[in-house]
Amino acid sequence: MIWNKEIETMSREDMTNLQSERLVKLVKYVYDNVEFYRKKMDAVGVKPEDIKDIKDIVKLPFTTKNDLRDNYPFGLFAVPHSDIVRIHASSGTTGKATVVGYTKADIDIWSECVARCFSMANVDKDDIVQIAYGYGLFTGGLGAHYGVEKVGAMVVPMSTGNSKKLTTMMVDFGATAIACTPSYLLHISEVLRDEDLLDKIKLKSAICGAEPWTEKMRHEIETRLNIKAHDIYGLSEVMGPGVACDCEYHEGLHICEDHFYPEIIDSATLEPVADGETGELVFTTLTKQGLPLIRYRTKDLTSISHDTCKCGRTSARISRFKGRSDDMLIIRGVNVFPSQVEAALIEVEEVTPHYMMIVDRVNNLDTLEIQVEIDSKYYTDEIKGIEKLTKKITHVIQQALGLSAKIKLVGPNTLQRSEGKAVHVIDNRKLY
Ligand code: DLL
Repeated sequence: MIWNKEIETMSREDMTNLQSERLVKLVKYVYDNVEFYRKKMDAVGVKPEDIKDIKDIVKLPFTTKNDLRDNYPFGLFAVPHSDIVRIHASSGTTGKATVVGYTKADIDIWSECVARCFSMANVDKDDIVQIAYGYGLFTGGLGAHYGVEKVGAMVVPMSTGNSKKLTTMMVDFGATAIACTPSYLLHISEVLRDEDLLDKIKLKSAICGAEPWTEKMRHEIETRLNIKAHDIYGLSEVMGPGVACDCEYHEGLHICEDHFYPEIIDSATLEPVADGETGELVFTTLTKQGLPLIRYRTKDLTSISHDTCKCGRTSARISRFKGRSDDMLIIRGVNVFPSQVEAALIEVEEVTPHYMMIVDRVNNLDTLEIQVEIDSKYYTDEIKGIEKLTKKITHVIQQALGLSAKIKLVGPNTLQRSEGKAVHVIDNRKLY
């Protein structure tokens, strides 16, 4: 079902006009309300009057996660705190989180976008939807929740962390759809199998995202559970889940491009690349009030198509993600930057900055081991007080990443040194 036919099947010309109109307003809005943008535009000599239509967007400077970090926590908000009704946060590149804020109108638009996405997965008011993304500062749980309520379906706000309860309720409530990360759903399918519940479920669709996954994983999920699985994309800075989703044809994810204007650029030259070519996805939020973003570099690598889809939607589509242009990892749905580990280890006197993160997937759940080199001052023939120190570092890492990791302490000069850029990650999962 197409949730918003007028917008989702709008002609390219009308969409471009709408985007132009919104961009012109947005640029004036941020220039007047956010010092950061005013300074940035002044620095390159661009005034709001210079932006006359969407093609002029290339005149505007990019925004990055570091800009959000430098203006932590609320520096890029365009409205006073009294107009913000919700805050979410995601991992920053080092110690501090990236904080995002929404006005009431932002939340309404977010729900509208999520409703479009769930409709692509054929969810309607008769459905019972288990939401097993984390609730809280992460955008997944509440973001999906409000959108599903907008659709009018029955929401079961499971959050994450209790698979047995989830599978029991799936059967007892007759859940027809589930929203969670794809790796978690594979895990759930195993729990259902082990509990002998597979033939008792009424599930027909899944809306999976928040982490990279492959077509192979989609087929695996669909076959094991006899359902249709859809790919939903989004990021906190831009909004949360619901920026794009794939329809029943799975030929790319339809972007809600009346709200999020996409560009694909070459990460090195920052120049636009042609449709079909891989590059970095950049978004401008055309309607957001709380935290409007101009040309935000997502660091996600994909390609774009503007052809009309077989489903009838005319919205631009991005292909399944092909990687990232930075070193961010997503482990059990949590965004992790190696620089966060580094920043945390600096606080521990007994260790050096030499560490290696080893990421794997065991029984469809991600595992993280961090090998850390001990400082020679604290090492003779053995690591003294190894148990206590391991415990201390485990705690420090858990606090820094919001994720538990197995810590393995190793002697001085054990980890391989690299002649070029230091290598801190071995990722054994095949995600792209
Ligand atoms: O992960 C929002 C979300 C929640 C999306 C639930 C979908 C479902 P962040 O925590 O800010 O927000 O992480 C955003 O996750 O830049 C991508 O690298 C990655 N990501 C999100 N969805 C997908 C997907 C949420 N479908 C970062 N495929 C993004 C691949 C994805 N990567």
